[in-house]
Amino acid sequence: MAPVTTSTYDHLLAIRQQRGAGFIVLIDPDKLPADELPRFTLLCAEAGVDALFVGGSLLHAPAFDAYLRSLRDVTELPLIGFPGSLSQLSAELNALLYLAVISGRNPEYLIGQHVHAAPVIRRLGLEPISTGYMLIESGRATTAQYMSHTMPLPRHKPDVAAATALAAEMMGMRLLYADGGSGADQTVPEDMIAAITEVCTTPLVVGGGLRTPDAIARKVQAGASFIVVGTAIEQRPDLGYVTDLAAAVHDTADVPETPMPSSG
Ligand code: 1GP
Repeated sequence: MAPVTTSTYDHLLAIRQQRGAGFIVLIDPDKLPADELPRFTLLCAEAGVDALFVGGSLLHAPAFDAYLRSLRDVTELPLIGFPGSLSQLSAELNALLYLAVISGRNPEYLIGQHVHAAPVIRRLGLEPISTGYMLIESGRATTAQYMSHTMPLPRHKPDVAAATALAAEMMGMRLLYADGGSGADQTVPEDMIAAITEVCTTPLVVGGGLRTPDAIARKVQAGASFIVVGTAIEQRPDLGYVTDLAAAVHDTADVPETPMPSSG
């Protein structure tokens, strides 16, 4: 029988349907050397990680394709690009977050880079997942804010975040991502997550500065469909710790009895 092929986006929706929420680990090639990938990905698989985001705001690491091939060789987890720049497009990815920085007003990150990327994405045969990306104020300025020349969304304005997310949903974006930025001092507030998920059916990804099972559980209870952790696991790649973080996602989430709505 021919293998059943589904898109990576459908795979993400299936994870949300079956587990209630998904746990995604962010790999920044600048911070995780290729020779550590076998041990790191084995740890992720054993801990119950659902998918990997790959990318970074800077990406000094040379040979992105070769890095991804090394990753592909050692894991069956979906590899989803989380690009900080046009240099992070590769046919080795399963899919790519096609990010519009909707919290900001920099046209380069709303449409400019996308025009450059679109023909390359088509040529590479990559699956783009249109994503309404919101940088949320999180204490000190993050690399993503600085590099994107955008102001983050004020953290005490859940209504502005909800209206921004709803606009993205109405434009047809298939994921929403509320991000405090890598290594954020403060995580995305729960009242903001709740305000977004009250008005949007599009799955919401939440990340930035998450370090404990309790913090993760609170984001899932507030309505996050996917949790992303990068820095904390880079600093502590320990099986027990990562298993606890994954369990906080999967054990907290309510598994829906009926198919979950999605604009996708
Ligand atoms: C950053 O949301 C991701 O864009 C993950 O953040 O590295 O702080 O976990 P951390």
